[in-house]
Amino acid sequence: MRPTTDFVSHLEQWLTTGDTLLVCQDVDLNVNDFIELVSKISLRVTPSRQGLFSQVSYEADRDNALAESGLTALHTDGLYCTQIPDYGLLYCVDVGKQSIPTVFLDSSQIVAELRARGTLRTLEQLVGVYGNESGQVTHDIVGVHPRTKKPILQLGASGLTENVTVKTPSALGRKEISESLGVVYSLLETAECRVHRWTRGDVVVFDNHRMLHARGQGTRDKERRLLRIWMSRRS
Ligand SMILES: O=C(O)CCC(=O)C(=O)O
Ligand SMILES: [Fe+2]
Repeated sequence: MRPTTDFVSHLEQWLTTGDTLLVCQDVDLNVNDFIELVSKISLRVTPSRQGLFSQVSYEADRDNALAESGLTALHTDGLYCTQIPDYGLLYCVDVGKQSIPTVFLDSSQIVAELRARGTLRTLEQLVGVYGNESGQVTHDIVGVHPRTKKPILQLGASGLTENVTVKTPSALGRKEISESLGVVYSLLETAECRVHRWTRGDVVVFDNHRMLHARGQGTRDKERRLLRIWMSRRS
């Protein structure tokens, strides 16, 4: 298996390419080493509610109000943070019994379709509201990629409609809001996603601004275990 140092060198190289997805196999990721090493390249680890890294497992999701975890819906990670993390990293510790994959979708592709349908203008009026310890943060549903400055979608996992509001009050009615979100939903349902089928030791790093992601369908798999780390570029 490749040591953490090898993986970090690879990651450093990949960052220069501007690619949206990095897949590495056979990595022996030591989280503490990784956190330290990453601070020596152009990244920093950005904490989530769970700390510098999070366990992704059936146990960790147990409190999720949805029957299945909200992570089965395509989403952007870390919307409750004031600054959305630039990258998400997932590391496979245990594939589990059902080999549930993770799927990725380039949201700029969806933006192009929304523009073609004339729905983008409506969506540009919308913001998502997310709660955190210090209150609420909002993020535009149609955001701008911090590096490429291209439009991207910023979507929460727990269902689009409930926490979406309008930038300028009275600019849009509830009906227009839900219709435009309905168009997003239907495009996401039929979009071709890139499917990552996990093997223990796999690391996937994704551009969290551009790539929406979701857990593939499956029933509760108590053995499936991933680690998640968020990172941003050091400015
Ligand atoms: O479990 C998965 O495949 C995806 C996990 C995920 O989206 C997350 O932890 O944010
Ligand atoms: Fe996620």
